[in-house]
Parts: sequence; C-alpha cells; structure tokens
Amino acid sequence: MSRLNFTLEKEASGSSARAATFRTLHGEVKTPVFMPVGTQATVKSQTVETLKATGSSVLLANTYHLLLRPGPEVFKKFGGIHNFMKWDGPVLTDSGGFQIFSLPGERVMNEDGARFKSYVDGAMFMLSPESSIGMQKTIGSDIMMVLDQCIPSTAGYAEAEVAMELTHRWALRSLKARGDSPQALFGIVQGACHHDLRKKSAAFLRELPFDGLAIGGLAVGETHAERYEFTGLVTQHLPKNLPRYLMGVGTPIDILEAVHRGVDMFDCIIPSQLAQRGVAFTSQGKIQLRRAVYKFSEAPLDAKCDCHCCKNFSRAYLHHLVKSDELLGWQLLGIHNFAFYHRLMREMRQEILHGNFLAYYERMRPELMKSDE
Ligand code: PRF
Ligand code: ZN
Repeated sequence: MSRLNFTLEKEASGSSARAATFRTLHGEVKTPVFMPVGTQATVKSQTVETLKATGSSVLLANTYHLLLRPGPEVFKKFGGIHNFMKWDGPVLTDSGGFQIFSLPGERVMNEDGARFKSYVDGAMFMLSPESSIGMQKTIGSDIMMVLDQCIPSTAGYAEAEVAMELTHRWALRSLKARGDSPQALFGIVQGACHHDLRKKSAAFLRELPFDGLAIGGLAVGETHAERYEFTGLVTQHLPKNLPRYLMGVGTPIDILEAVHRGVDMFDCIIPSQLAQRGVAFTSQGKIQLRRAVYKFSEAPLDAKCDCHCCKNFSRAYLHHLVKSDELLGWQLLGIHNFAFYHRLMREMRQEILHGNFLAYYERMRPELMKSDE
C-alpha cells in the first residue's frame, strides 16, 4: 500500500487531466499542484509566510545543494528540514541526479554512483543511490526521489538506453535503501525522446512499490512538441492510482498542456527567476515591468489578482523597483507569480472536478501564450 494514500477524485472527459488528493507526513496535497523550488531550504526572496499567503502547499528542496552545505550534521542537529527552515507543510527532495549532470564541474560516473567536486569548497563528494536516500532521510523530506541519470533529451538511442538501464538498477537500490522509513519514494522514468525506451521505463517502474512516479529527462533540449508528445506517451503507460510528477516543468502553458496529458505535480524556478528579471504573468499575458510604458502607470500589476502585490502597488512602483534592482521588486513580483501559478492550478482542479476542463483548456491555451514583448 502506498505511503501517500492517493485518492483519484475525478478524471476529465476528452482529456487525460485528473484531480486527486494525497496525504504526506506533513499534511494533504491537492492536485494538480505546483511546488515552488527551495533549493537551499529557502524559496529565493520569499518567507514561509509569503509562500503560504500565495497558496503554496508543498515545497521542493535539493539534496545535492543541502549535502554540500550546510551538510547532514546540521539537519541531524535540527531534526530535519521542517524545523530548520520553519516550514511545516510537505517537502519533496530531488535526489541530486539532475544537478550532478547539469551543474558545471568535474564528475566521474560509474555503476556505484557519481563522484564530483563541491562548488562550495572543492572537496570531493560521492552520491550513490544509497547515500542520496540516506541524505534525504536526514533532511526528513516527505517525498524522496531516486537517484537517476538525467541526460540531454536529444541523446541517441544507445546512450539513452544505457542511462535508463542504470537508472532502473539505481531505482531498485533506492527502494532497498528506503527500507521501512515512513517517507514516500518516487521512481523516475527516463529514456530521452525514444518511444520504446520511455514505454519500457514506465513498464519497469510501475511494477515496483513506489508511492509515485516522475517523468525525468524532459525540458532538457527537446522541442515543445516533443515534450508534449513524450509527456502524453509516458502518462498513458503509468498506473492511474499513483501521483505523476513532471520534473522541472515549466511555464504556465507547459503546465496546462501537461495537466491535459495527465500530470499531477510540477516544480520549476520560472516564477521566481522571471520575477528577479522583472517579468510577471498576468491575466493579460506575460509582461516585462522594466519597459518604459509602465513608468507612470497607476494600474495594479493584474486587476484580476488579489495577491499582496496587486492589492497594494502600482505598475509604476514595481517598474521603479525593478529598474533600481531593489530586492523588494523581486519579492513582490515573486509573490504575484506564485499567486498566479497557484491560482492556475486551483482553477484547473476546479474545472476538472466540475467536468469542464476541456473547455477551460481550449480557452486558456491562447491566453497563456500572450506576452507584451
Ligand atoms: N531528474 C531529476 N531531477 C530533475 C530532472 C530529472 O530528469 C529534471 C529534468 N527536467 C529536472 N529535475 N532527478
Ligand atoms: Zn498579484
């Protein structure tokens, strides 16, 4: 039996979208859900209070970064990440599989795991399926991820097959390392952009006692059309009674497309990263606050949004903050962008529950592609 008590509440008609609920050690999650990225046990520019106010229910943190700094001893001392960062809701930890391959620096891979040099102090580290799970247990996350090998989605068949087979062997080792821990564990489907590898990976992982399954190795080099195609292909081969997580995706339109194809969970740095660059998602499309047209604008960022930023400040003030590179500009746009993402997720859930998702999908597609640039 799954450690998450996953309940599929409703499946859309004419679409693979689903609404579900699952229960973690730190509370319930309603899907579809977006998880803000808190790599360093903090979501950049936000406090736990601002996150809660925007509607965040579950955060993502990174084993790779937290292993290098502050390190396991600090998490042992504090009894886990919840007490350390004072977030009392669910936390999902990524395994480090993606960071080993995407961050610059030396690394040596073999059957056992990956050896790499710390970007903090140059010390050598080893991440294996067992040590990743060990660190995730120490972090005390609610949902752990298996260590996987994430390669560019444009990789050829032979390379993708070798990486997928290794990911499968690591998945078995990760399950063994999890043992009787009450923490949930997700497997990760790999296979780049090769149909039969993706099918094989999903078929292999679905037979194992995971509490959820993720789609990895997408949003790493393929076209949007390929991303949608492979997302849809994989979800068709995943069991209905487990949560499905598309790792590192995406923009609002990417998320709408993936929910339509049956994905339940998402994480991405975009809402925070674009906020840092002065970009906000609004009901009228994406806007760049640095543009001179906003210099005298008394209008709120988004008249249809009730977040702290939109209720209190003008576009002119936000324009001034981002032009001056003030931290508050990043924070306020971050608050708004998270509120926007969480509202989108909530709306999709409501439309699924009320049987209207397909019409919502058709209506929102052009809306989410608008931009002032
Ligand atoms: N594997 C892991 N984390 C990830 C990915 C992956 O493939 C991706 C790919 N988009 C993002 N984060 N472990
Ligand atoms: Zn707002």
